[in-house]
Amino acid sequence: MTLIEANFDGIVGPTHNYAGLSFGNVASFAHAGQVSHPREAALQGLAKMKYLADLGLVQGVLPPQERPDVRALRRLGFDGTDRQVIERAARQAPRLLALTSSASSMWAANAATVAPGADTADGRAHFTPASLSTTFHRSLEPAATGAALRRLFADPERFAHHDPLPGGAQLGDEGAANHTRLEAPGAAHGVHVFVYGRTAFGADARRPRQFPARQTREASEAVARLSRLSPDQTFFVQQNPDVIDRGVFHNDVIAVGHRNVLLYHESAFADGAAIVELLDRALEGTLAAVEVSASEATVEQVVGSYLFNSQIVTLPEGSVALIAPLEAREDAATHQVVERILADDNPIASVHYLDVRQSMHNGGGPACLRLRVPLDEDDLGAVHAPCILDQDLHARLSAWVERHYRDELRPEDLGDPALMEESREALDQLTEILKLGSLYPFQRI
Ligand code: SUG
Repeated sequence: MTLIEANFDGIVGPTHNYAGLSFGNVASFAHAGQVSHPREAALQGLAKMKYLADLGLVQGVLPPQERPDVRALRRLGFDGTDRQVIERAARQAPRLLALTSSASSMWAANAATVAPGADTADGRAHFTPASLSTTFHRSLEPAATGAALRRLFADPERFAHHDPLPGGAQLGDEGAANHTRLEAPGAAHGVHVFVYGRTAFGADARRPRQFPARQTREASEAVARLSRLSPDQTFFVQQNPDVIDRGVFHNDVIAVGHRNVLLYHESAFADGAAIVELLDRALEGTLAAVEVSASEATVEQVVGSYLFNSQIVTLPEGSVALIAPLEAREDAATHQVVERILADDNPIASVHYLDVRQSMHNGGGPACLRLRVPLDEDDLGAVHAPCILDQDLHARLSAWVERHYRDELRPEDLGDPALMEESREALDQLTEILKLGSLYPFQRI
């Protein structure tokens, strides 16, 4: 039985800004300090969701997190009223204010790892929120992510929720950005590929030298265990450490899989050819491996164009489409690669280029913005329905963004306590639109 691959995209939050917070993420550093456009960013995200819903795919939304994170600032020693906390942090430690103001939960591919009930020992879909412990700003996300996922996927008979992995960077887990579920046509179970950047407690023959490897093998193994996946369906694959040093901070910057299709750059994995062979065997010889060579497009080119951060989707009539960022059309080499892929004999039959530039400038392409949740019909019936996007919800969310979001944010605007108040007002309204009840800490005071 083939599952429905629903996409849940993170709504871009009202504090979307460019603070240069992610060492090793080329776009984040390149746009540090620039003026951001939160309203445009959120509308771009919603337009992408509507585009996929209009294609006939199941599209959901995930609420943004409360930012600035005043509670985190209090834990860092800033006190007084909430307004004073913001003002004091802005004066004494603007970097900490930027870290606690990031709208980074929009990148839902880092929200969690999901394993569908078809593949797990207890027949339930398992959710493990990513610990995101490598970067401070993202380490603030897992608790709220877990709470939102529990709200959306509430039925305990169908959905199992785990806590994020404990510990620091040694058990660093970045969620679905480093996990791919493949499936042979007609197969009853999927195959799970976990890609890690380094081993925490063992010795890797090779490791990145410049940039952090955020995902450890030990973390991937723990997530697979928690998800109750059987070892014979589960593969742990080392990412090529050299590409991490060239800006590939997650596997989804250099490879993307969907059902039996695996689109990847020849430099993606430490041991590329062997991995592809192994996965083909696991898929009983049905793997459609679409390799892009370095002579067609260099690692730098694909990091710039984000070709591999495309979504691969199966349309209702059965054909396979690539949902790519505009940048993949603008870069001549990447565009040629896409044309070549479409012309070649492989399942990918069409391409749709979408504009998510505001997110791209922080290193987040189409695939970063979504968490895939494979569901059967009954699971889908159990999902919190007000978070499933249709024309009406798209219109309501767009009007909500128009009403509450600022057109521009400059780095110094993060110190404006009115931004905190506006954001809370926006999120309060959002929980009504999405019928989520009191989801946010400020709503529970
Ligand atoms: O974790 N950028 C995010 C981008 C995440 C993209 N996700 C996937 N590849 N799945 C990150 O590096 C930058 C924020 C800033 O610099 O303001 C940031 O957090």
